[in-house]
Amino acid sequence: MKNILIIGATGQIGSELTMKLRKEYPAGNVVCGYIKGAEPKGALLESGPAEEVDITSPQMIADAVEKYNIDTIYNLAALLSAVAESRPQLAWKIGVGGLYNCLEVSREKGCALFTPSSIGSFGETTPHIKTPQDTIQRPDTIYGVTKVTGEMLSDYYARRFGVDTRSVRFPGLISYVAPPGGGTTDYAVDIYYSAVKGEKFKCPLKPGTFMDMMYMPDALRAAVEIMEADPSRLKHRNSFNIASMSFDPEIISAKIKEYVPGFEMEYELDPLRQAIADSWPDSLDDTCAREEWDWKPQYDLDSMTEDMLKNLRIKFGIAEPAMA
Ligand code: AKB
Repeated sequence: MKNILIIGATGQIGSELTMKLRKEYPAGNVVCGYIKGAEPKGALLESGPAEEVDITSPQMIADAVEKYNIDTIYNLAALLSAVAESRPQLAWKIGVGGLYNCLEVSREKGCALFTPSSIGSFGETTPHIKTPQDTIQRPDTIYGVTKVTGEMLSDYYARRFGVDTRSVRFPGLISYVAPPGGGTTDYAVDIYYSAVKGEKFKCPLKPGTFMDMMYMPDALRAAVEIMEADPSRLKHRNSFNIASMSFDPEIISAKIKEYVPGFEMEYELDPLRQAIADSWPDSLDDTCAREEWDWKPQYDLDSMTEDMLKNLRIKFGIAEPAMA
């Protein structure tokens, strides 16, 4: 039976992953690990155990693992790409120092460990179209540097100490539940919020900026499925390319207009986010994930847009606009 600790469980991915895991495993076996100032609330707090676990403290991680007899850790603590550029030292402390703490506890206590990587692990010199699984990884951001370091360190611990480390490279994640904070791909979430609220959207990236994106239910399924995959089939571990859709601001805006005819977008470029996005791939090749653990996305831009708009309207109590 799995006993799971999620570190960073009150963040964008963690808050939804914790609830999903509590549906798939006995809820009492899934521990919501949070930091001071980001305590769980509502269903996240009420549906299972919660414990303060600061990833920069190896003792706190070890104590939680001991207390709940943990065998699997999901390490979701990170600063996203744009915010990491303003706090590079903290990004390293959390992204690499925090991962090192998780790896050491996993080595000592025999835990399996999931740590997401990102499309941000690639850089300017990476082939940008259908980026292969194994290719150049020379990222231009501190976020990317922490992700590549994390991939290599996790593979090292698997090889050297037999720690069961696994990972996927997440694209931009889109969800109506918890907002992201400080990422380069955040615009693809914000645009839906503007559309349902009837506001003109100011897009920080220019037309033609293609990036891989994914709807949160697919991303959560990927995180669970890679940890349940048959290890004898895995030729890779840290980290697998996964993909479901790639679009630029013009394409997502046109798609939203099909559902919200009055929707308007204008461009107000953010030079930092634009530079980061330009250094990232336009689209990833996820053949290895498909072959080694049967990865397959369920959502495309159409089905995601329909579901996002429907759920955001419910969230904000907004009626659907009348079609012309
Ligand atoms: C970001 O934009 O920083 C993240 C990511 C793609 O890893 N959403």
